[in-house]
Amino acid sequence: MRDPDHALLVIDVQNDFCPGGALAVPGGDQIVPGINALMAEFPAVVLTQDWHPAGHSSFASEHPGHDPLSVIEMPYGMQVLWPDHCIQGSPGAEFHPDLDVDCADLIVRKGFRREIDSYSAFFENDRETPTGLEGYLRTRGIARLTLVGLATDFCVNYSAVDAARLGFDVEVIDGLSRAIDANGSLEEAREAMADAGVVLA
Ligand code: VGL
Ligand code: ZN
Repeated sequence: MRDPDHALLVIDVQNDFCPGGALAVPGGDQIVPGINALMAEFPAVVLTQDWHPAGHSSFASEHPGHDPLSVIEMPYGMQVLWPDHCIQGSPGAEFHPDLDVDCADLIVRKGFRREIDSYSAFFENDRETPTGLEGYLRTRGIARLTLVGLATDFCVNYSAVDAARLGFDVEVIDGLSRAIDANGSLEEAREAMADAGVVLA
């Protein structure tokens, strides 16, 4: 068992991010057995779940003339547009069926406000509206975080960078994460994480 101040954060291991899903991340399902094994080692386990209402503003379908993976300017900054995915209550929003969700102490849902996306487990994409996760972790005495999940270059990256900025000791396990890698996003994410002091294991 890891030290009592060390939590595992499992990011968005949901059907829509796995092969066959609406926003499939290559090899997204391959990381499930390794994550299950790791969860058993941690005294604190938090899962996140991308959880969008139908018609979410991050969906390309809401922006006529814009294709998925194109970028638009939103009031809170630049936003990549995605295929419709992880719609609240839909099968695509469910966790991968083999993920051992019973190991989780907390499930954080994010991206549930139509007008703003939320990649990070800590802040929405304005980088200032909190999800509440920081308070949960601090009140449990957590100082160290290990992150795994989907996708390395978006939700894992944003969560890891925010956690490091908040002062947590942060590690991302590359082998238990998978990337979308659109338009150089993986390389950019690796740099952002390194700059923030995140350790890539
Ligand atoms: C994610 C794009 C849109 C992720 C979520 O989990 O990385 N990416 N929504
Ligand atoms: Zn999303």
